[in-house]
Amino acid sequence: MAKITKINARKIIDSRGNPTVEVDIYKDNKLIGRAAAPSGASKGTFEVKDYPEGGVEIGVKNFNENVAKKLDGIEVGSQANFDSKLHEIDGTENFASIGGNITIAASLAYAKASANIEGIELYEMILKQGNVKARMPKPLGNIIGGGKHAINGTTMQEFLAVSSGRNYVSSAFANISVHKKVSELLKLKFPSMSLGLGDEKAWVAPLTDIEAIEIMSNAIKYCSEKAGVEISPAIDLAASEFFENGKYQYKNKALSVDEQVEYVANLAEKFNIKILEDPFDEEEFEGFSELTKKIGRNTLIVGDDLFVTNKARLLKGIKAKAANAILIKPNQIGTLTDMIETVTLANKNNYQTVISHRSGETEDSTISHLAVGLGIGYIKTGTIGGERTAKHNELIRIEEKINNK
Ligand code: 2PG
Ligand code: MG
Repeated sequence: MAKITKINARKIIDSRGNPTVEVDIYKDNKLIGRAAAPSGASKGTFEVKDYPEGGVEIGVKNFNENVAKKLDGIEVGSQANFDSKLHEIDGTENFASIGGNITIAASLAYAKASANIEGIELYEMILKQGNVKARMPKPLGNIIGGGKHAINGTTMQEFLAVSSGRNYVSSAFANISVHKKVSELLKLKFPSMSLGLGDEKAWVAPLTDIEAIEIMSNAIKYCSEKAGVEISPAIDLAASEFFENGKYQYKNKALSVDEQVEYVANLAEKFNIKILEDPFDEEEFEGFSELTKKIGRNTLIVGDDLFVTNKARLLKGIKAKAANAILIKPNQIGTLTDMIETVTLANKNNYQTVISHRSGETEDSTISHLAVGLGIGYIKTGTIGGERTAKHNELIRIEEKINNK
């Protein structure tokens, strides 16, 4: 088997222009695996720590000077072994000393190196290991946005479209058609105003949440009928970001948890919302349970900041019947092995899975491979923008390869 002869981290640029990290793995001076970590803006409190004290530069220096030599010589092909070594070297509960963004880049670079040495693609290696049949996820694309991803946008963070076309490529283009239609509707509504895009390339405009849902729903209805594709609306409220003093603070009102349950349930019913992410604060398991009881039969209630891809937090949610789906973000938990354990726990308990980009992204498309390899139901990765289309285009290539087999 092949051994790592060199592993090193470097600082690179993310889509917001902020520093992030990528890790390279070599065998005999040949690059065999590379992966980059993204970065969030609306991060959950319970995520692993992304960098050690001092940030990206200190993290990269520490990795290259102290950590890398402990990983040199490790054989590729044993993910659990490599990831437990990362935990052992780090020695904390939350990757506070190496930094979870650096461990995830290393962990994913290692997975790619393993596939590379086997002469197959990453998704194929994961499928083989899990003995699972390939299945394409459905794309969940951001159309209108605000919250922490924009200046003066909506209160709720993301208004998205999810398409169920006859294949991945047609679904991705169906989401794009909604994004384009919304720009036309916004031009009609604000004829003399300049409009812009937020961090995830969703439209940003001076809209209330309700106006945003209405515009998006109209665009979805139009595009869905025109293309004959089922397209549904979804919302990521990222509600931890506007939960203050025990209430959900909207521009014109403040709602208690019970009122928020009512408000969100009514919205879901009125607009036929298929997926609702983080409708409550990250500590509010009870609110999640209430809403799941109320509308969980027809709507996916997704925990992002609630679960932070963490097995223990998901288990707590399962016991409380809080949510019926989980957002999976590899860098929230720091290694591929930890991430896969969380996906497995979700599958066993009939929680749906949605793999996700972060608002600050790179052109790395590893999550596309993880989606197919692990049979994940949905992939949330924006609609347009190079760092988002990198994931879509990789899925289009994977789909073609699967179809040709
Ligand atoms: C989210 C993500 C991605 P961020 O809340 O789901 O859309 O945002 O990466 O800023 O945490
Ligand atoms: Mg979210």
